[in-house]
Amino acid sequence: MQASFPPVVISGTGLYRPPHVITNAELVEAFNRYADLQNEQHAAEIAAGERAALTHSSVEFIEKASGIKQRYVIEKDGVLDPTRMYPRFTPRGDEELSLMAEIAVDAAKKALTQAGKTGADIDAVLCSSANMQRAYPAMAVEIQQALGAGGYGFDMNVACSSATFALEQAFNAVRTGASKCVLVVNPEITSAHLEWRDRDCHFIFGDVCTALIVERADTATGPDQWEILGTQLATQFSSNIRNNFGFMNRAEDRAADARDLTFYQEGRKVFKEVVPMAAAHIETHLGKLGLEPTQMRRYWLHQANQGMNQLVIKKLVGADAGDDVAPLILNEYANTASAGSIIAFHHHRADLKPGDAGVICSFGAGYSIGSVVVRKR
Ligand code: CO8
Repeated sequence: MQASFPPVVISGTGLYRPPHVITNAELVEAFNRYADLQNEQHAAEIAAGERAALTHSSVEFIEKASGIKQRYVIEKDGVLDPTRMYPRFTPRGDEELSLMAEIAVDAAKKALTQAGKTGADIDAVLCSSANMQRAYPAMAVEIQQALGAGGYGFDMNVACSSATFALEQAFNAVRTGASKCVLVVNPEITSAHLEWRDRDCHFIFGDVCTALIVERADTATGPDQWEILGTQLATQFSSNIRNNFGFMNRAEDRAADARDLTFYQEGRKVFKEVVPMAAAHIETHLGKLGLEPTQMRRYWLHQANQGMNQLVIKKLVGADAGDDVAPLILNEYANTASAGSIIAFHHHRADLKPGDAGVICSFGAGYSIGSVVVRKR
């Protein structure tokens, strides 16, 4: 006999948006200055055919290939300094709140306010993002303490699918009665692990943090509640999106700036392979719930590439993705790893009516795909 569970809702979302914007024009100008400096510095090797000259980036390419127009970052000057090309963060003492926890607490407080809850109502914190500031203690435990939450916290990483994978853990914890009210936070400081010196990917990412409150419908008092109808997660190994940074690097005598210790990918392969996987994943998931893709009022999709999202929607509903069906936020935020689909959900749900349903879906490194079907109460 199948167990019956009480309804579980997302009762609040919160967003931390960093203070600095980098436009494509600023980004390309800095990259091109970096490329020129490198080419000057290595002119003899380039002339001898021992080294390839770096080629300029272009705003037109970035906008056409991805749809990204700008990104938010926590620190801008270091990224745009052609002699540096990565952000400059001041180290903090062990007694100070870490940067990841700081932005997570900001987003979490906004989500709590929306849900009409306080930190003390939370009994589980899942800090879930594509990279972690440190190995331990878990950022989730630091966030738990900063919010005055009880229960437990742990960190988890499934790259761009971290938020949806955490939502399934939260959903299960609440519906089985293990937890009463779960905070999922996704602090994505992508600027620290993006390779700003590689024109193939320097435009892709931005910083942000999202937060979600998950609780039983009978404890929810907030004005905007979204019942979770079901979740479905899938992974399939691929090295097409990779970052080899890790605790073994020192023992391997690796140079700290080796290219594979920041984000790298085979973007075109990812595009081709993930689009059909994501569309089939959503269709199967909806089928299990007795729903059709065309019955979904909205798709809050992972925000990596405009063309990718249009193709996923075309496969699902047989039409080009208008902003109303699948809103885009990547033009403003760029790819924010696991936070992208949650930002779309945060900004683009107020117009839906009770009974309207939609799908939050992420896809990315792993490969990993996570879908969460929700209905407005
Ligand atoms: N300016 C001008 N020209 C360029 C540039 C540039 N900046 N970059 C590349 N080119 C050139 C290339 O060299 C190539 O030239 P040629 O044809 O002569 O070889 C040409 O433009 C075409 O290049 P591509 O084939 O690479 O271009 P695409 O049309 O495939 O577009 C994209 C590249 C935009 C990257 C596209 O492939 C894409 O979006 N793919 C999907 C990628 C994706 O979804 N990745 C998911 C990553 S997110 C994730 O899983 C989380 C990871 C963890 C977060 C990490 C945070 C740092």
